[in-house]
Amino acid sequence: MDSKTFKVPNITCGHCVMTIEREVSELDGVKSVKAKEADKIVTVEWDAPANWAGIAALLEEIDYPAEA
Ligand SMILES: [Cu+2]
Repeated sequence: MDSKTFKVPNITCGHCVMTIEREVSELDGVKSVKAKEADKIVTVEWDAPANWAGIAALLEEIDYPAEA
């Protein structure tokens, strides 16, 4: 299992949190997604076939890019 914790500056409310958790958890292989509104931090855990490149691409696509 891989995991990553990163900042998503575009998080502004609970709706953003729900959107990110719903969209990212639909990726094949993603085990858990936890987003926190207060500090704009997201933690994702995944196994193959998911990978960080795919997760980062999805976040950009839904307009919540991870801060590099
Ligand atoms: Cu929002």
